[in-house]
Amino acid sequence: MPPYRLFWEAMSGAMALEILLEEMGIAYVPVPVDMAAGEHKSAGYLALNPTGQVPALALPTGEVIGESAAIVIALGERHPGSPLVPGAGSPLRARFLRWLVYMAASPYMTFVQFNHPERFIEDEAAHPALVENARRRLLGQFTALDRAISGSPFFLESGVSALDFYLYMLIEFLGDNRQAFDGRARLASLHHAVAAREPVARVRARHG
Ligand SMILES: N[C@@H](CCC(=O)N[C@@H](CS)C(=O)NCC(=O)O)C(=O)O
Repeated sequence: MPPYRLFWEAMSGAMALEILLEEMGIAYVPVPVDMAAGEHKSAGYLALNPTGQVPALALPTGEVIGESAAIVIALGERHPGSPLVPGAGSPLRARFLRWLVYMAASPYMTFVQFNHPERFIEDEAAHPALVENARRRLLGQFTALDRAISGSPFFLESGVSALDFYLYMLIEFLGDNRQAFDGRARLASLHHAVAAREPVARVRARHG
């Protein structure tokens, strides 16, 4: 069976998946996609992933799937029994899915506005206001996540899971821990505990 191939860009949503693959002990090959050069919109990449987005994961079967949350769920189903992705029979499953989808649908997408205001409005004069609005919304989304943390130091009371890796990544996207942690003590201790894990430090170093 060929290993998984993870279509990858530094400081993209690939980070959480890379951490998950490493923590689950699953063999994979990172495939860098040069987004600055527009490789994600090339005919070759679009044939693999019609949305032209990174991350994407090629399964050992050759099928390519996109969407970071879907990839986490698919990995859990293909490698059942890992506590990192609570399975269908777990009492934590519904909560796990709810917050995983929230992270991918809300803060991850707010980061697009934060980092790329030009995708939302062409008028450059409006960009600073759009970025500031995204920053405020991100902090509100981090507050919601801080309130939702039910474990200590990890998101779920059962211990470390893919939610922790995803949330760690979002905090790294913001880059300014002081802003993220101010008034959000649970978020700070979760980040601290995830950052201390050896596979996480190894993956984080690759993202520069
Ligand atoms: N909903 C997608 C979002 C992925 C996404 O926005 N990726 C960014 C890179 S971090 C991207 O590919 N942007 C280029 C584009 O959307 O055209 C997911 O969760 O995987």
